[in-house]
Amino acid sequence: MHSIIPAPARVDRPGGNPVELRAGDVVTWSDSALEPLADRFVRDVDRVCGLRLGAGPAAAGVIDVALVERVPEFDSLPRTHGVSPTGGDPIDERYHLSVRDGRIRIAGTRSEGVHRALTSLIQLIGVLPDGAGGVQLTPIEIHDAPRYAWRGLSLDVVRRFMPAAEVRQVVDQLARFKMNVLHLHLTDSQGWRLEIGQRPRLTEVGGATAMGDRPGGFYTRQDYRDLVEYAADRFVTVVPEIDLPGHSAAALAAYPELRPAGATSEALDPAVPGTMDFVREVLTEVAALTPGAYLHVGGDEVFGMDDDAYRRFVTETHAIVHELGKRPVSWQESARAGAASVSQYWMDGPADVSMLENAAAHGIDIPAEMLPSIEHSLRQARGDAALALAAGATILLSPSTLIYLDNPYTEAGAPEQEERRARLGLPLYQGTTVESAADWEPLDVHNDIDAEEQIAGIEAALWCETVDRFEDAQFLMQPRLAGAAERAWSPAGPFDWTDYAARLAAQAPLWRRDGWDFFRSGAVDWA
Ligand code: TNX
Repeated sequence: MHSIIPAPARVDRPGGNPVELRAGDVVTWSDSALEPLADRFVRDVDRVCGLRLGAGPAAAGVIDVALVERVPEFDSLPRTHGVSPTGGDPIDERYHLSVRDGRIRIAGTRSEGVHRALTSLIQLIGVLPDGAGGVQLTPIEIHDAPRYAWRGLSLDVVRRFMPAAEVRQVVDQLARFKMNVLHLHLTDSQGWRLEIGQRPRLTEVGGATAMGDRPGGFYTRQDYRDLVEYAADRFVTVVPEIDLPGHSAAALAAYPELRPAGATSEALDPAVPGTMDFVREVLTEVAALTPGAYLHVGGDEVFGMDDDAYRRFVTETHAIVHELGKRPVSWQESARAGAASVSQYWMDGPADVSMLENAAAHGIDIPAEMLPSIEHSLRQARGDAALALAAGATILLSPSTLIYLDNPYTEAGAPEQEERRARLGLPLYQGTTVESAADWEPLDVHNDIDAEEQIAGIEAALWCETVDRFEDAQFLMQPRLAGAAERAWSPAGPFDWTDYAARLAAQAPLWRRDGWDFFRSGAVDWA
């Protein structure tokens, strides 16, 4: 038993005496490129358990971190599939962590691997009782590699604006669970969250609103650059989403000249003069602000738009992204336009009118004139994966029945949290449990997705219609974000709930010290 989530690919128990860490012990590094990693590790250890370590270049500290050419045991680790959010093939995140014979040694071929190893060590240390006076670690030997190269969270910062300080806490959680993508859903009908120099009204108007009477807010270009940098320091790549052509009421309110005549829809229309110039201007700025390889251009839920107009819009928008030197990601519906690149699959629920009946039963009012086009879209959903693959895309898995974190929790939790459990999450979903978020097999999600080569990676999503405060978002995210991370990183194989629940329980002290308000599921015996 150990306390690491996601479970490493290979764990051995060498036996021998525990390794002691005391205040003043030093983390030493082989290469100055590792200095910032060692420094941050020292700060993190202090934060999670009060133990004050030092860091420096001298050899033979108690904790030694090194970049190496090769680790022979890596050859027998499963290979990493999917696409790297920084562009191209997966980068080498493999690491070796050895806790034995009085020392801790860490090796990777790149900083990424060393960083993942230090993250595992934080989880081993963080579960121990208060460490100010020193901690004792049981000997362990880990060789690890991720299953997928893209392990992310899509975060809705529109329905409820999330100030940068909160987003940084989300990045910390992603890094803790070895996730490497923060997909920021920056625009939607209820608001626009990123300052665009050429189009100031987007945030003058759209930055002032959110869902209902919640306060608005937006990121200045400098806020955004700072966030991207904060994330990059933790090996998390920001993938910005400008949701087009649907979900665009905020953009249309800011620039009413783009509104299609007489339309009730909230979608941009490529036939309206100036629309594609608007798209180009916005995406040009977003591309310039974003060092990552990918831009997300939405494409979801464009109800009431003619199929040909949708196809034209998506094709032109993807072409713009390529011209800007980036790669497009878009929601699964854009496969209907033959769009390649990365297709984000989410509609794995009942793709029929039962979902709409469910909405009505929960008092969610869908205008009668919208029903035919919603049904039209739902009926096509099962075929989207095959279309995407035929166009040469890879699939980013975000199945809503499994890892949409705005599902209500269906198992009972701590009594004092039951009011929140009832209030949070969209009632039109069937709900998930802590177990169901972790116990699923990516290759079993959809009939047409049956080979690892077809999968780009895994992304959980948090939509914030029911989120009023940051604590609500924390509650919906954890512990299910940890489950998505386990699926994205750990090797395929049978799922052992007892083992997983014990590792999950061990996270509680770390969450408490983080000030992170997690759901205390009754199915877990929390530490
Ligand atoms: C569908 S998922 C949406 C979002 C909602 C979400 C609620 C997707 C691509 N679009 O606009 O917030 O359902 O879970």
